[in-house]
Amino acid sequence: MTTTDDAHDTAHDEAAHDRRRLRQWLAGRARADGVDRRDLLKLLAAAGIATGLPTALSTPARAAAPAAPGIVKPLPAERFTVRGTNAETNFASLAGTGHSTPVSHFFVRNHTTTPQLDPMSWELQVWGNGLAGPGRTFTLADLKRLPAVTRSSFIECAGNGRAFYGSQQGRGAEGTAWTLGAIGSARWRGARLADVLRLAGIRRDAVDVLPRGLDAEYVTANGTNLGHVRRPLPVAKALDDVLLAYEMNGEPLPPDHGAPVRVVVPSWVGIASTKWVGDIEVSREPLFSPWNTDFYRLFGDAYPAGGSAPLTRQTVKSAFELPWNASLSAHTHHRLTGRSWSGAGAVARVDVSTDAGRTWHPAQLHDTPRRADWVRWSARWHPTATGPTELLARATDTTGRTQPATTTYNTQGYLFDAVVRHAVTVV
Ligand SMILES: Nc1nc2c(c(=O)[nH]1)N[C@H]1C(S)=C(S)[C@@H](COP(=O)(O)O)O[C@H]1N2
Ligand SMILES: [Mo]
Repeated sequence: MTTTDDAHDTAHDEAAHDRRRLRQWLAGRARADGVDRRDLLKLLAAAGIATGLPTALSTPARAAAPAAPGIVKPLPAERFTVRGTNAETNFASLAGTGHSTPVSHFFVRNHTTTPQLDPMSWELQVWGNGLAGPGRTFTLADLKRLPAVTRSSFIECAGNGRAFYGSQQGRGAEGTAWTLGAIGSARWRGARLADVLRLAGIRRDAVDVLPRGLDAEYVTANGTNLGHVRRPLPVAKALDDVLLAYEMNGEPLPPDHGAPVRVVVPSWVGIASTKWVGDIEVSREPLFSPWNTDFYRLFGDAYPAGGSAPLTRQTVKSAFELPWNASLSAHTHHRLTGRSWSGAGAVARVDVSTDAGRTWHPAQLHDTPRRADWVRWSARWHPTATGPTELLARATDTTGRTQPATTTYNTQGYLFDAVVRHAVTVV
């Protein structure tokens, strides 16, 4: 099965899927552990579905304060900016590192702390009423016996660029204040999720799969225990191009990135790519978790009360491999470098402005543009006037999507795609 290249059709299918699954919930045929009933009622109202008698749902348990930050790999200050339990890649440190982000530079987004799991005793349980039989358990050796697929793909947090809602558009959003470094691209190697689901006996009427992480349960700042990180994935995507990856850039997956096995969902928001996956529920009823209801939808004035449909594909972005407020000498030839990416299609072109957006020139692309991946690019600049100015880069993908001047606000600051005005000073 392949997905359509037309992102609009796909978005339409996904919205229809969401409405269908909300109706199933209303009929008492969905499970929503850890999701507040009020939130589902808001979603139903937003989808224009009349509410009948609500189904009983579990109330989130109260638990202890969040765990302390716990990232295993070194986080030198020239490569990373630590933000709570997370580490953002400093884009300037990617200059000259090649197409794939080395593990030593790859951003980490942890809800809690990196668990250290034993690959020898690790098992993946595939279970649920969307399977014809009792389900199946896979060891790492079992996965490695399946045909291996290698693909280069980025993983990008839905909140990447969030800081610019405040700094560039004057309206800050709640959440980790990432600049543009909550993305990395790696060569992932692993088994196809589709192969695993078929071996486990997936039924034709299964609608959702729910991979769950083995990291600690996530407790919000106000003390609500949301349980293990888990986000439902429609079966259509699960059977398309999703990997169960056990290697990253030719090495065993490192602890911070999900060892021994993580889900890799190309083109989609990073939350879909479950790290430290321990089990996958396959369901004939739609599934909900806090990560496809309260989080990872767009909320705000421009959106329905229950938020948008759950986020799927990433948007279009570009970043310069330069520090913020970099100093560049006047009357010198500079080679500006950067990267652009899109979740909808391959990057078709990148335009750069070195005069704060008055004139634009095409950048030279240094990678073959591919879906779900980024391209490196460069542009020449010979500044003459000294003083502060802004560098802009704007990517356009093969579906015709391009970066706008501003992004419509959403309260949680997801999917910032506007052209970033990168401040520099010519000296
Ligand atoms: N089990 C688990 N999976 C997870 C997360 C997590 O905290 N726990 N974070 C998610 C989010 S929000 C993102 S953006 C990506 C980040 O992947 P990385 O840390 O390898 O860069 O992992 C996703 N998968
Ligand atoms: Mo994320």
